[in-house]
Formats: sequence, structure tokens, C-alpha cells
Amino acid sequence: MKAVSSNKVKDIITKIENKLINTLGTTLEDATNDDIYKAAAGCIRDDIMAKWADSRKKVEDTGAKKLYYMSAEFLMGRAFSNNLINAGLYDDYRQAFERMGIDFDVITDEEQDAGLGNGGLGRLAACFLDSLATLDLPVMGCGIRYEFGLFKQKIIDGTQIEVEDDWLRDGNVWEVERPELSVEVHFNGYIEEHWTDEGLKIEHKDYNTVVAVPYDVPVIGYKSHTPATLRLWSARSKQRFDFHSFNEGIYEKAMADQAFAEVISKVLYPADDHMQGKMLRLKQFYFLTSATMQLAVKNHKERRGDLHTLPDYAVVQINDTHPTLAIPELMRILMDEEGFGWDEAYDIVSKIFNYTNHTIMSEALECWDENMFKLLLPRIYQIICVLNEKYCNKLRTYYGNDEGKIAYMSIIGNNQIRMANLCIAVCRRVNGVSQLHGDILKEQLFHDSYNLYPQKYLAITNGITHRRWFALANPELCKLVQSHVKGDILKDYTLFEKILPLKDDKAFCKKYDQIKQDNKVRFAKYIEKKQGIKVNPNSIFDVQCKRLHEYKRQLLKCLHIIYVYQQLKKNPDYVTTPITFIFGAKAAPGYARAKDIIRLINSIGDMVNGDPDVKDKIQVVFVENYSVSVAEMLIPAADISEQLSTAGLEASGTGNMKFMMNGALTLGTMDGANVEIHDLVGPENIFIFGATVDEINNMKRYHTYNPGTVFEENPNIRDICNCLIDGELPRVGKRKYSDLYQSLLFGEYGQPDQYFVLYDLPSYIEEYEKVYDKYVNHHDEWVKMAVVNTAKSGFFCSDRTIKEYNEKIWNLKPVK
Ligand code: 26V
Repeated sequence: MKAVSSNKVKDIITKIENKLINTLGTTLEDATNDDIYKAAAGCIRDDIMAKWADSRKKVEDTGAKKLYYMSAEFLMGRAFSNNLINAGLYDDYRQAFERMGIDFDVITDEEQDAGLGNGGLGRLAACFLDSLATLDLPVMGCGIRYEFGLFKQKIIDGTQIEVEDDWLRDGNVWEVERPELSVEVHFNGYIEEHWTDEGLKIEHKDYNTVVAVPYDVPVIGYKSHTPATLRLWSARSKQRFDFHSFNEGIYEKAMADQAFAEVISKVLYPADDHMQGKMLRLKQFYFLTSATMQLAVKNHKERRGDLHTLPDYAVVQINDTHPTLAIPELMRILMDEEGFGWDEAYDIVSKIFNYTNHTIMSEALECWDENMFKLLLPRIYQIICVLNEKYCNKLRTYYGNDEGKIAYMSIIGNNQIRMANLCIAVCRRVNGVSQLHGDILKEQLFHDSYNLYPQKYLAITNGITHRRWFALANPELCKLVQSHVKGDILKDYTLFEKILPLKDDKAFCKKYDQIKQDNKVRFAKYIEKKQGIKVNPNSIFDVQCKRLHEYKRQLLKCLHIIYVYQQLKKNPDYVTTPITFIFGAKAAPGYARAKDIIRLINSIGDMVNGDPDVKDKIQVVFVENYSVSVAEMLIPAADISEQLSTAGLEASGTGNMKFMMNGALTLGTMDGANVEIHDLVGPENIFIFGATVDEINNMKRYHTYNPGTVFEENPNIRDICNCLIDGELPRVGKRKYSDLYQSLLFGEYGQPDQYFVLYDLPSYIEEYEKVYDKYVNHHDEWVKMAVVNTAKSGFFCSDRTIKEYNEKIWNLKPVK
């Protein structure tokens, strides 16, 4: 982004050479790619460490209020290039590598993605840390150091195969173990209560102990004075090997203790299809929350002495309900360990916690079996019972004896402990992640609570960090935009809008379009190297990449491709400019329907890609192992961004924002943040189709959706659906797609398809023809539209999102 000084480059080379010799005992000539990666990363790390330590001290000294951003997932991806961008050293390092005759991209490929998350929720947490650091707001991200992250995906014979993600195997240069900060977390056992001179004493007896060891990772932010810390907890047993038991011959018990402990941080749960009440998952969440709250209290006591002032110095954001147990855990610490009374403790707790909801799907709302919970966390259970009782009493003063409402809102019901209800009962603020999602929370999911506490509820639209999703993923476009604005766009997202007038500048548009073309070539090379697939970089790149879920409707896209194929068979001129349909998606391992849709995509690929009649017209590509790093490559190459969720079901979406920023045009429903993209760019710069939330709700309420009618009345739809069950489509193994066919036409459990796929299909097909026509016949206008999208994407930078959280919820002061 700036002229590179050659001294700086020389210094970098010397540093790397020294690192190679001093820590790896090798020279540049003999070093492997992994050696070079480690040496260079080590150099970057050295630069970071001093600044990081410095800023931690500053935060302590100034007594600034600090945010604990608690999340079971942090989907960080790679750190190497990102840290270089943020340190302003990216170009220098690239040049240094060039001078050494080493391919920079090959070296950065040595780093494993930190895949400690499933999708949107985990990636949002990662973007937030980058923005918090950039804005100099003091934060500690608190999560779990899963030994195995999200599985790696292989596609074999069209089927998803999961492979373990052993991301720590070769070590992790970015983390620092802090054993001196370890704390104990207690499970199981029983509670004894006895009266003493100081009142009622609670004693937890006969518990299992797990040691929580923190590993800290710096998140440096762009030209920041206050790097953030991501603290990831790892579980250990108290005695790594208990010699006493060994000598006594009872070493089975010792081994069992070790297994009990170490399995807790072993693996990230890969399910996002439905909430599973697994005991191990509950252990993970208590482990995270207990360790975090213990250290937060200890830290405050050491610095300030008086715990009553905790809310002035600490605020906690709970990312979805997974870390909810932080609430009763803090109550426990304050009452049982610090001698607070209930009201005193509750007063503190109710000021500190805030909750972000990320989905309204009922299968996703976290509930725990009461009996299991009681056994694993007896004291926390008692506290939740009291919270529930007091809360229900409060509700009764408002709702009288409307026991139906109270049963719906209570924290405990039907032998289940409901985490969302616990959050909305206690938290100071509850937010949705887009305007539409915020409205749905108020009007539907939390309606009765909203009536009682309207001031609690708000919407804050998600965002993405443009350091990673623009500067790093699309360096040329970033340079082009930067060269047309005054000021540093990586610090000031409002500058995006300054390029709006350039939509009418022919020379600018030409360059803009050329960069898209180059990105497509880059992706074509990638996919040929990785999967041996040749794609035509002059085709339209039509991309749908995100987790595989019925509500996201990859199936709708499949039906559309079948339609295009069938039209082409009738009329070879139906497509003149070729189209490459690109998918990337992981399915939860236990989600059979989702895995079936992956098979279907690959079957359609076999049918289409193997048919000489449509060769050079359309192609279907399934990109393996969709992940942060793959997204960085794929999104800048996309022309069309597919955002097809059934209206009302995608809380926000963040992929949609990444595509828009990188100049892909959205083809989507009025759902989540698509609505806000639509409002910002205007209807003329986006392609919208399908039923609105109100239409969907009406069809549900009045039972008016009948897929059979769509099927009967529309011969094209009939042909498309029949393709799933007739002989045309190559099968993967012996499987057929009659199950998918049935679900589209007859739904399940006597309800028509709850995702309204066939309902929206005609409207999708119609809108797609407009998309295609625009790209092919009015290409100049297309590029103009893309420029408008990039120009308007500044709003979706997570710096804006974080500023909103800070103004409305956290009230942190920047530390410089
Ligand atoms: C889990 C489940 C389980 C049951 C069935 C439905 C369902 C749907 C989603 C999930 C994942 C947990 C929540 C989550 O990741 N939500 C995503 O959060 C993103 C960041 O706010 C947001 O952009 C996505 O729209 C939202 O799906």
C-alpha cells in the first residue's frame, strides 16, 4: 500500500535468517517450508509481544473498564498475513520473500486455520476482536482451546467424509501458555449447608476437579495501541499422573480422572442442525464460564479490592446462550466465596451481563435436562432454581395468573433448563444481529418478555472486518479503492462511500472489472491445483458458500441448476455466456438431510459436467473443505452472491456482506441483513426474489401453502422435481433422491415443506433471468452496480458494529 523501503526489507531477511539459525538450527538453503513459516511467524510474533505486554499493563494502570467477550467459538482462520496487514508490514514481507526467492503464498499455506467455530457465530467473534483492538477498546475474548477444531471435509464419491482437524500438531506460534493463571473447576459431588456464626455456609463436597490452563493469543488490530487478548482455556487433570494411585494399584482411577478432565477441551462440537443435550457439551460450557469468572473476580479484587465496583470495571457479552452459565457462576462466587447476600450479588450480576441471540429456530434454543444438570452442577442448579422462582414471581406481578405465559417464559419447565430464558431474565441488554432479526425477537420469540422490559431489547446489525475480508482477501481491489480516497481506509470505513461517484468513471470501472477477472483466474488456478478441476475463468462465477442447512436452501439452487440444464437440452442458446455454479458447504456429521443435499449437488455435477450437450455452457463445482482460508480465495472471485434463506430464518448472514464488499451482486430473499443491503444500495443494485416474512407467516397461520398446486400448475417445476426421482440423475451409490422429492412436495409430520422451496422457485427462476441478462447484455451496468455495492459496504464493517455495541451497551473508553 506504500513504497517499500529497501532497508526494511533487508532487515526482515536478516531477522528471518537469524531466527532460522537460532531457534531451528538451520539455514535458508536447508530450511523446509514449515521452517521458513515458523521463522517468519516467530519474527512477527517478537514484534507483537512487547507491544502487547505494554498495552496490558496500560489497561491495568489506567483502570479502564474491560469487556469480556465470551464465546464457545472463535473462528479465527490464519493469523500470519492478517498480522502483517495489521502491523502495516504486508508489502515489506512479500518483498522480502521475493528477494529470498521464496513463494510467499506457499509459505503462508503452511499455517493451519484456527477453525475453532462452526460458522457465522464463531467468525463474528473473530471479526469483533479485530475491530475492538483496532478501536483501542480493552477486551478479552474468552473461549476454549479445542485440541481439534471443526472437522476437515473430503468429498469421496460425492459424499462428505469428515477428517479430524489436528491443527495443533505442529505447534502454534501465536499462543502463550500461562500456567501460573490456572484455576480449578469443580463438577459433580453434593452440597452441604450449615449454619455458622457468619450465617449459612455452603460447602461443595466430593467433587471432581479439572484444572483450566489459559493460553493467550494476541489479536493486534490495525495500527492499534491496545491489542486484544484471546484467552483460550485448556483442560488438564490435577495430577497429570497420579503415582499414589499407581503404587496402590488403583491406577485405573487415576487414568479415569485424567480422561474425565482432558476430554473436556478435546473437540469442538460440529452440529448446527439441532441442539444436543450432551453432558460433555455442558461440561465444556461450565468449564469455560467458571474459569473465566474466577479470573475476572480475582483480577478485580487484586486491582480494586472491592467487588461492589465490579460493574464499573467489567462488562460481559454472552455470544449466544453457550456461555450463559457465567451468570449463575458469578452468583456462586460472590455468595459462596465472597460472602455476599443474594440481593447484593444479584444487583452486580444484573448490571454486568448482556446477551446476543443468533437464531430463532426452536431446535437451536439451548435446553438442558434438569436431572443431568443437577448431577453435574449441583450448586449451579440450586442457584438457577432460586433465579427461576424469583423471576416467575416478578412475572406474576405483571401477568397476574396467566400461567400459560409464565410457563412459556420460565427458566425451568418440562424438566428442562432453558438458557435463552435465563439470559433474558437476567441480562441488562438483549440484542438481535440485524434489524429484521431484532424485530422478530421483539414480536415473536421474546414477545412477552419484551412487553415487560422493552428497554432491554435492541438490534445491532452484524459486520465483518475489512482488514481480512478486503485488504487481505482482495489486495488489488483494496489498493484501487485506497488510491482514490484520502485517508486510510483500513482505519476509516466511511471512506468506502467516497468511491460512489466513480461508478460513472469508465477507466475506474475497467480496472475494477479487470481485478474481478484476475481474482477469477486466481481461483481457477487454486481449484485446479487442489481438486484437479478445470474451470473457465471467463464464465460467470455463481457462488453459494455457507454451512449446509435446509433453511439456507442449497436445495433451491440445485433445482435451479436442473432447470437450466433442462432448458439447455431443449435450446442450446439458452445460455450463451457460460456459468460456473460453485458450492462450498460443510454439513453437520449427524444431519442426514444436509449430507443428502451434498450428494445431490455432486450428482447434478456428474450429470451436467459429463454431458457433451452442455459442455462449455454450464459447470457445477463443489469446493471441498469450505473454511476461512477457502472463503478468502473464493469470495473475491464471485460474480453472483447467492443468499437464498427462507425469509425470517437467517438471523443476519455475514457472507452476504463479504460478497458485497468484494463486488459480487446479491441474489437473495428479503431476509436478515439482505434487507439492509437492499435498503443501502437501492432496489436497482440488488436482485430480490421470493416470499417476504409477512407472506411466509401468513401462509403458516392460514395453512395456505400447497406445494402440490405449484407442482401441478407449472410444467417446468414438475420436470425439475421429477429429475430427482427418474433415471436421468446419476446416483451416488445406490441412493436416490426420493426423500428430498417427498420433502419438497409433501413436507414432514403432516406439514408442508417449512422452507417453502417450491413456493419460491418460480420467482427465483424469473429473477435469475434478469441477473443473467444484466451480466451478459449490459455488462457495463453490471460493473457499475458492483461498484455501488463496494461503495456502500462500509456500513457492514465490524468497526461500525463495535461502535454501536459500545455506545449502546458496553461504554468502554479507548486506551491509547
Ligand atoms: C444452529 C441451529 C441448530 C438448530 C437448527 C437451526 C440452527 C441454526 C443455526 C445454528 C447455529 C447457531 C447460531 C449461529 O451460528 N447463528 C448465525 O449467527 C451469525 C452471526 O450472528 C448470523 O449471521 C447467522 O445468520 C446465524 O445463522
